[in-house]
Amino acid sequence: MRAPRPFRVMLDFDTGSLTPYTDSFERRLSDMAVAYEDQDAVAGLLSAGQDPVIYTGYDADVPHAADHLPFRTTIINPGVIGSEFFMTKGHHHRRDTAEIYVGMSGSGLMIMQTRDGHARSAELVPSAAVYVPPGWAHRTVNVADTPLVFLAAYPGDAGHDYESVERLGFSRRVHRRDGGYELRPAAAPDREFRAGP
Ligand code: PAN
Ligand code: ZN
Repeated sequence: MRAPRPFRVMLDFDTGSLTPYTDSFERRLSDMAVAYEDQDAVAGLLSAGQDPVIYTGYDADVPHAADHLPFRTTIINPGVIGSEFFMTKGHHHRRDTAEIYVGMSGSGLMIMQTRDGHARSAELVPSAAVYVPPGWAHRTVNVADTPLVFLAAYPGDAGHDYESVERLGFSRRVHRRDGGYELRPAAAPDREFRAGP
């Protein structure tokens, strides 16, 4: 690996672009269909050939290795599936490590929970910094009708565990209600789509 040198990137707080970036990512509804509560709405959209981009992002050129601090922007588009707002897949870090989020534009909500059932939420807005302690799974939700843009930095050896969140879900869901949002307890864990009968 080349010896890393100090560098800087430019951030566009409105669009979330990070220049220069090394990788970008895009998640469509079909990449995270199981995450949404209203599976009839998911099936309706996908069978009609609609597969909206839920979020995109850009990664700075930082090694995913111990001692480094990778950082990335995420842009969650505005929208709902049924009445549930567009959101990230969410994950645990494989190694229980912390993360810092900084709001850049738009308005969102972070849903966080531990493996033993504690849950918290925090509004993510421009100038807010949200600290995710070690051991807390995290998902970000866009609760406005404009893109939600934020920066996140995490230890390079954190690793991302999406599978346990796909299997067990988050205990709270964020729905559109009266021009704002409502935090609801999840009816049941997300369906066990990997499990047999
Ligand atoms: C964030 C997330 C990013 C996309 O940078 O990776 O917002 O969300 P998902 O990874 O859940 O798809 C972060 O928490 N990194 O650790
Ligand atoms: Zn994370």
